[in-house]
Amino acid sequence: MVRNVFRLRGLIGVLGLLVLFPSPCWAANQVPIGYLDSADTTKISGWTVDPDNRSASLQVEVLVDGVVKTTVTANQPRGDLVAAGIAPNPEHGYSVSTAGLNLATGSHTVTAQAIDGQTGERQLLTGAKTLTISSSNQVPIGYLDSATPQSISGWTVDPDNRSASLQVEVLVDGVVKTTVPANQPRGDLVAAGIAPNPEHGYSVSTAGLNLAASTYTVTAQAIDGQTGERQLLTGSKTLVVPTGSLPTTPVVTDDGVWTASATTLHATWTSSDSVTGIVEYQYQITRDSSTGTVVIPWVSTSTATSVTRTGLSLSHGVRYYFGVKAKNGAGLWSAIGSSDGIVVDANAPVITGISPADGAAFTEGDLVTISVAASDLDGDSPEYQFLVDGAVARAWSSSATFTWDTVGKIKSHTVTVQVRDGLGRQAEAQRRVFGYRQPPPLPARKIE
Ligand SMILES: [Ca+2]
Ligand SMILES: [Ca+2]
Ligand SMILES: [Ca+2]
Ligand SMILES: [Ca+2]
Repeated sequence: MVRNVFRLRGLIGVLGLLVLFPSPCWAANQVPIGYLDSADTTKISGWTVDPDNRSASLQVEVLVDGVVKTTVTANQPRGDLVAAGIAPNPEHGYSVSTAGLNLATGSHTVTAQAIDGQTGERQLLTGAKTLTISSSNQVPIGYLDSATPQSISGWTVDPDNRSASLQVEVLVDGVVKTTVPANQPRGDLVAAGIAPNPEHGYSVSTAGLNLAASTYTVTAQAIDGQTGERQLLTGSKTLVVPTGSLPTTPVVTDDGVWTASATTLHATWTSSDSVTGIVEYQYQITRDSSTGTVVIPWVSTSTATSVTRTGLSLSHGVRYYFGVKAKNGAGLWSAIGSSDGIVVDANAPVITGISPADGAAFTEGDLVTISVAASDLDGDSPEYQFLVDGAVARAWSSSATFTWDTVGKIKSHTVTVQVRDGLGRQAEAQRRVFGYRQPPPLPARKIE
């Protein structure tokens, strides 16, 4: 009896609370409807609609193995929903790039849940999917899009890591001509769901390949991001470099063998195009060789045929080269012409002493030792050469002394000493010396 009284009081209490605080769920919210249509290694997609507001685009969470991986707006066109009378407008589709989820290899369960437009509650959409990420390496995909006398271009992506920029080798008639990174923007790949980021395009200047006028087959191969193997990209191209239609290869002249400046380089050049004329030149500066490390990348000079490039940081003893290419009125670039190089050498060697002294005399037939002392502020190793009366008597060597055999040398002679520092700078000095005949032997004395 006592127990029944307590039960009755409890029931009255609950009913009283329901009267005082009617639950908002009595407003009869309807949860979103929709589907996870498909999930493969490229994309995950489906649709959702909230029956309380069938024109609104809901938020959708995509889950992999029960964990929310990303949230997207279901606002992509799905005309079929309008046709089926499910929604008045088509903006209810959703799509997620699988690559962007960076899933581990193996099998995964993919689900999607819509966020209710009124209450924010999550509603699982119909259709869980199983998605398998292959554990074996996948080779790069991509294309050689075009090959013209100006440029060769395309794109590549490694399905194992779709955000990475791969290296691409461009081949002409089957021979690798250059290797470039495929890191130029290709927004179309993102739009197509092929990669999460656009840095997958490659482009090579045909001018840089120095192709003679002829017909070539161009191909490209990507280097796999995991294994390094080469994968031929789709689309072999025929490249025609027309005869006589390119500007002549520029003839480039620098300021000689050496320069004392560590900040400025100068060059001039000539090129011509008898058909359409030259509309632009570009130059670059490299060090050590015409194909060495690029110090200044390509710069346009418009139609100027010389450049004085200031503000450089040049190194003593290093040789620098100008490369120049010309563009004609048809937009075609010439091959690259190069200067023969110029070395930075701040100081010429200085001769500090010569023996014998100017005006010295010797006796004809003596062995006369000629020696020279020199220095170079740059610390360059000097070499020496000796001339007598303008003719080389001892060619360049690292020895600073020369032994002159004076047999037959009488009267006045000019001895020239030359010193060079190995980088092209040179100094010389001269001495006049005099040879006297051996006195005749004294006549034998008559003994009387
Ligand atoms: Ca709702
Ligand atoms: Ca791969
Ligand atoms: Ca030169
Ligand atoms: Ca020097």
